[in-house]
Amino acid sequence: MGLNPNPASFDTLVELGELATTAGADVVDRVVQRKDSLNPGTFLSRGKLDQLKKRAKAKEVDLVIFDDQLSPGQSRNLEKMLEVKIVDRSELILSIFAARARTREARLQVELAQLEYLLPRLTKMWGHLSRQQGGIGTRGPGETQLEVDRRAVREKIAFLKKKLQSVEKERQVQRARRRDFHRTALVGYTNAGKSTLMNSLTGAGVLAENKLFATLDATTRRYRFPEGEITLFSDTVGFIRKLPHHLVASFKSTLEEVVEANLLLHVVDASSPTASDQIEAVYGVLEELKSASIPTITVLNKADQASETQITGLLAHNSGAIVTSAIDSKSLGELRSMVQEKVKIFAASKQRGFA
Ligand SMILES: Nc1nc2c(ncn2[C@@H]2O[C@H](COP(=O)(O)OP(=O)(O)OP(=O)(O)O)[C@@H](O)[C@H]2O)c(=O)[nH]1
Ligand SMILES: [Mg+2]
Repeated sequence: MGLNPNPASFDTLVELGELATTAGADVVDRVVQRKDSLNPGTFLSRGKLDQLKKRAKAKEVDLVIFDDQLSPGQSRNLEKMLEVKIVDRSELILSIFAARARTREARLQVELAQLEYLLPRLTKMWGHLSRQQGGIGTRGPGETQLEVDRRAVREKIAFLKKKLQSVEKERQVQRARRRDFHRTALVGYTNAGKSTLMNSLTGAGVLAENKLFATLDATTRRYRFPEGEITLFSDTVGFIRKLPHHLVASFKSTLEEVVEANLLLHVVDASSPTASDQIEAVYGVLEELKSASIPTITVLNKADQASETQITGLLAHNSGAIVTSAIDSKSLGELRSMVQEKVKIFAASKQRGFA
């Protein structure tokens, strides 16, 4: 379910469909609504609501996913009226992250983001929650069940933040050791080919898959150019349009690799019809991380499956971009020399005491 201010935005529903499939759902129908006919109480207009209800019944749908963020009240109302489970884009992304998280740190980060998302959405419906938390919240005098639940969630949030802080301390020790080196972080939209590029550049052997959000943890590898210069390459979690704010906030320590980098390789899937939108979305997250001013090389990747027109169009709007195909390490020569150039400049300025 999405908004459709212009026909081009239908692509956003294609991506939502991919996210839904990644999360294990079977997509059976798509519905769009004009942006100017929104109803603040139910998000959907009366007519669209009736139409959706009929179609959902006919196709025996048990889940409706909205591309836009719903307010807690809107999702409650929609759930009542449509009699199906309602999930919005943020919730969907959070559940994918939850299923993918492998390391202790990633799990803590996702759980924190999920609880932050849940907190304003707690209603009486969530009465079971305090029991789940097992003994964290005992009901004080005059407290309603809802207040008890909110308190339990807040306490769990505080507890997770503390745990994360101690994991972050370990990370800081590791990072301090890296401070003397030039650092290059691979950033970009999910599935752009960051991990594949990292593997081809360094032989790192990190997991690369044709899946959204295959990577949730930062991996760092030291790379020495034949002439002796060294940089540390870090592979990072992929970005996406409308990345839930809570996720960015709780993945802060993983994303430190980006914030502290001397150079960013912004990896773009040049074969995607929405490559330009993806580039914009990545800039948006970099702004949020206050990292937009870090020197950046735009890498137009998957050139092997992109058309000439796609590449020319992207080059016109991204001057200085390098064209690569991460699956073919022979195509990486120009990128390697460009990174090496940056490392040399860094080393020279360090010698002069500037960095
Ligand atoms: N044809 C082609 N496929 C590529 C290229 N680079 C990566 N791929 C494929 O694209 C898919 C995604 O690659 P990843 O390296 O996992 O992408 P990522 O950016 O790390 O993705 P996330 O970790 O999910 O954000 C994989 O199936 C890769 O084999 C390329 O240059 N050409
Ligand atoms: Mg990856």
